[in-house]
Amino acid sequence: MAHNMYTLYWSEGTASFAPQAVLEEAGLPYKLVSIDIEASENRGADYLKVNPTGRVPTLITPKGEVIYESAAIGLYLIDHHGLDALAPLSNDPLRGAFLQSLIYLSNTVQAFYRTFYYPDRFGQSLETEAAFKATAVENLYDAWECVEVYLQKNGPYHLGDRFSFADIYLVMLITWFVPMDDILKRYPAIKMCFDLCAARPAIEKCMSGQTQISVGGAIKP
Ligand SMILES: N[C@@H](CCC(=O)N[C@@H](CS)C(=O)NCC(=O)O)C(=O)O
Repeated sequence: MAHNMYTLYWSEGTASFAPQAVLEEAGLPYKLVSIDIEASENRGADYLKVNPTGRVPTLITPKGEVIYESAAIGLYLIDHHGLDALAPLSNDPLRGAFLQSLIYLSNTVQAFYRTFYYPDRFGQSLETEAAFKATAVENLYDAWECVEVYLQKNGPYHLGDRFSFADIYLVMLITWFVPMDDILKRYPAIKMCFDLCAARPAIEKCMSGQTQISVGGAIKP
């Protein structure tokens, strides 16, 4: 592995999208290691040694540090490389608004998706699982409604005219909605933010899978 290269444990359509988009936007050298969640590779002993939560993504820095949680990885990269094109840095007056939007997306909106995608981890019977899933959908609509109201007031991006990692996070979470178009049809300000971001070459590249240079299977931090 090249000494200046990041390694991102990645899986298509998952939370690895956000850190990958930061790496792409910043032009940082990285390689992807594909983790097959369908085949439970994320629960295998090798991956658990790297990330004991058994979730994707995980970043290994060129110095060998291990960082997981997609929002944390993005913030780490932004801070470490001073990427002020992707976020207001610590002394910027917009820092608070940026953190608020990012944490709302990662802590509230994203959490409802986990209930939606993994209802078996919440309910103990098929009926309660279905109820958890249905409630997750309602919660997702409510949460996206809050984002819509915020963007109508402050948009087109979370920070007005300034694109940031919070918008990358929005794109990722929108793509997880089933059906995605439903959110885009319902919420015009979210659609505007999504469309502006999706037109960025780095994001388009991550969405279209053009970066799939994955090294499958071999988990070597
Ligand atoms: N909060 C975590 C969530 C990561 C997450 O939920 N990853 C999913 C894929 S999107 C995963 O690894 N699922 C497999 C599992 O939980 O077993 C993050 O943002 O990194």
